[in-house]
Amino acid sequence: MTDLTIWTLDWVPPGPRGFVRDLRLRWACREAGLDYAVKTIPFDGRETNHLDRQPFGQVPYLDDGGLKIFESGACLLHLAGKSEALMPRDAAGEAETVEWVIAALNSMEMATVPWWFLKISGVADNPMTGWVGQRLGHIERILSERAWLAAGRFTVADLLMADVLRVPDVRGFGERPATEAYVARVTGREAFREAHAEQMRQFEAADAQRAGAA
Ligand SMILES: N[C@@H](CCC(=O)N[C@@H](CS)C(=O)NCC(=O)O)C(=O)O
Repeated sequence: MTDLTIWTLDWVPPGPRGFVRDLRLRWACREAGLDYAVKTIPFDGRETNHLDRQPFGQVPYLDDGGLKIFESGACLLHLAGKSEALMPRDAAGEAETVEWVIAALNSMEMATVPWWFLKISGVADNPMTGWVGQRLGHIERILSERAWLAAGRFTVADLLMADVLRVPDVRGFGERPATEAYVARVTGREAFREAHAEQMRQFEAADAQRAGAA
């Protein structure tokens, strides 16, 4: 029995499997040794069937006993409050971790997601490429100088930055060896591999259920 419940979709098509952001929460719980349950909402009707829990109709969101949280970054910071494995307890280490969590979301992902969306939409000469390239260049410089983003050790900030950067298209142009090594190192962690496999198994099992229901 656990108080932590991670909410996600009951099924997604093959494309996003392994990238649905509930994985960030599963991964963090595993890094921290926190037990969790996973519950799902139907993929069909997802735009409106959980607006009471996630005002933009997205996943993931988290229950912790009576506490309800949405936004993967907010959920990760909540989990980090439960375990030093995710965030150091000294003021400087905590501040560095939080700043890099926000940077992963608000300086990196806020550029990479629209860039990626324009790319898969088939827009010729993606107008965001220069901007994203600049951001990736800065991360490459930083990662060539240090192994971890914050506090000289793995933190939830690395979990999040690596999750943003591991989208293959995002690193599909330019040579950034330090970033490649970083993504390989962080996603090589056992907790990531287990969380990833767990998400893949869930959606594969849902394939069988949907086939049976058809
Ligand atoms: N900022 C949100 C983004 C969540 C998000 O994009 N979730 C995707 C799945 S990974 C989703 O629900 N997409 C459906 C949609 O945006 O309508 C977070 O980090 O929690």
